[in-house]
Amino acid sequence: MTTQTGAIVADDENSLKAGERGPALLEDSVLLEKIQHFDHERIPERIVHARGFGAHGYFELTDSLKGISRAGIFNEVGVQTPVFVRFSTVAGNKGSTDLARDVRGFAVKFYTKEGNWDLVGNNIPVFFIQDAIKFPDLIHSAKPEPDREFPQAQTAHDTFWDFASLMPESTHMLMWTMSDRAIPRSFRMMEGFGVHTYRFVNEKGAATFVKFHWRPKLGMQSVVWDEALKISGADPDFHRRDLWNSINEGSFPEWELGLQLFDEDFANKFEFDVLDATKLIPEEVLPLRIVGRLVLDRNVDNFFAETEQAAFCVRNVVPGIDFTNDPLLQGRIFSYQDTQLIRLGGPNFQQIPINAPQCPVMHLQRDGHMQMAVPTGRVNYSPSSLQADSPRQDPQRGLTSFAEPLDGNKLRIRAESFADHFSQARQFFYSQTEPEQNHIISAFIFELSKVETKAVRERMVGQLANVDPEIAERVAKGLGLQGKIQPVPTTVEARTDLDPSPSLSILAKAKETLEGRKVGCLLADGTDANLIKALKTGAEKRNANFAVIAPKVGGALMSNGKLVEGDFQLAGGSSVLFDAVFVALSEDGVAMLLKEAAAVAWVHDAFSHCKVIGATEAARPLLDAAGVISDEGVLLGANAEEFLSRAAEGRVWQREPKVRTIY
Ligand code: HDE
Repeated sequence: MTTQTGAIVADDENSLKAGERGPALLEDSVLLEKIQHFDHERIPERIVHARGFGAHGYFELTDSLKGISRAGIFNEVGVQTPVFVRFSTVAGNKGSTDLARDVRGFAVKFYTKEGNWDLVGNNIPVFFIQDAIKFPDLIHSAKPEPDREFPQAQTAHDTFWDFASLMPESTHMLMWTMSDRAIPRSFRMMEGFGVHTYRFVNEKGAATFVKFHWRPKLGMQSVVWDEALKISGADPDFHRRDLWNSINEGSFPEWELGLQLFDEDFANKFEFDVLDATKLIPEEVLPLRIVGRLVLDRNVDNFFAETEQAAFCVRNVVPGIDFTNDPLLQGRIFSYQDTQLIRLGGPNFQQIPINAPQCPVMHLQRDGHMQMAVPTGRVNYSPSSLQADSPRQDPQRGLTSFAEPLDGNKLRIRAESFADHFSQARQFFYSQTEPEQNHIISAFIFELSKVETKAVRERMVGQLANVDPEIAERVAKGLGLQGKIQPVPTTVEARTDLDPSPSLSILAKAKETLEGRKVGCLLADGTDANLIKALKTGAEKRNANFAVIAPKVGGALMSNGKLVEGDFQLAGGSSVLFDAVFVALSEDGVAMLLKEAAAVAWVHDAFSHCKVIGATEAARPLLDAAGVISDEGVLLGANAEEFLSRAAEGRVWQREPKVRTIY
């Protein structure tokens, strides 16, 4: 062990004192350095997306875009480009829970041979606002209220809904954030989107519009709201632990990159504007072209050095990728670099290893805080003639913007083409399956029930009436709102002729698989050893994770006298942590666990969260005590195969109306 300046440390346990029991001495350089560094360990957290988790991996091109984009990363099929990806929630502090109802960030840094390209996206394809000038207001309203500094990591409070109800343009996004997309089961089971329309530019300078989509190989999956609330207590690190573990176990999360490519003529056919980030182009209208895959195969070595210091900047593009005039995107091009300046302490943060490009970097920018490079020579200006190897511009290979013809008056104005705020909100709702629609209604009811100001509640319901009267009525009913709903006056009414887009639903395209999921098995002394063996082998054959929950973490003695160790002790292994559960108890085991509230709650939660429950016949009294009503997802006396096959089909949504009121 040495000091920062390399002197060997002789004693790291005791400070230097004047006498055995005397005061510490100011000359103790070892103590001073250690405490001082510790005092400065933290940097400001991100103003939004503070809580996040990242991993390394690669992007591999599977379909060349030659002729569409001149970016090298999109030209050479089979080539792998290193990436760093950071997932995040938006509103909460760095130490908040993973399971907040929130948008998830999906930021990808591609270390291409032509420089870094940062595709800083979300898991939802649209956004709350149309113009960057409203972003500080949106975030202020969602963050803890400024006088009281609560609530943390949630939009369920007055200021958010006050703002939202006065911003009709946020309505489409609200449908998404109240949907199950905002409570994903895992980062590995989320879609990702670039949100804005970007441009590809080819060798000839011709442009094509592009929208970016990430498709998870494991399929999408979400949890239910009550489950999310409980996971926040049982394991606030649920998502980061899940990603960390799966990468460590060698099951590498994977996404396909899909593109929606189109030209000006195609864009002009829509009634909405493709520059409006509150709108999307349904895949049924413009299918995705799959061009590559993203694989995350390496956890970070150090969270702070890599994930915390990662600086994603929307303005980091490479030749062949260009911006559009989306007014939200335009503001973002400024914001990211700007916020990094204070967060990372100066203009040289691109030199931090996680941010440094993996290609040659040559420029004439010099000095500044924390300059790590040592530029040589006399020339730090251009044009210059004194140094032959001084960096020179390259009009052929360099960044060139699409030569978009522009002419117009300087105006502070919102284009007419941005005026329809409700049609796609309605289309989104009616593209969902019935259980998903029910969840959206419940989410609005939950959130608005936390709003203390009645007028705000009513105004939001009035805004929903613009989307569809039935949606507003259902929410009003759940809130117990008295009187007639007053729609908020609007200039453009929701279109009712848009075709539903099943690709917007999670359940309509859910995969029937247990891959990457977790099966939890409750056992105790006397459990049938063969059953446990069959469940474990069956789950693992399906690439699922199998976990044992026992009264004691040391384990339980099976019917054959052998010990099976617990992965969790009952109180620490709540059923909310698993996708499907098996209650593998003998008569003795049941007698013991009937006295444990945690065991009753374990089964009750699994049932009310619509999970598939397998159980031994002997376990019946515990199921009864937990209020389990028999249905197709309750497999009493089932063998391992029967249980696992049904579990792979997903949750038992038909059960939902039996466990809570659907408004
Ligand atoms: Fe961001 N956003 N954002 N955002 N955003 C930041 O940059 C901002 C928006 C997104 O893992 C900040 O480094 C403005 C849309 C992600 O490090 C900040 C506007 C989308 C991350 C910022 C938006 C995003 C951020 C805070 C409206 C989806 C986390 C810390 C004009 C396409 C990146 C930072 C990471 C982070 C500004 C809207 C995604 C303040 C001004 C739309 C995933 O610069």
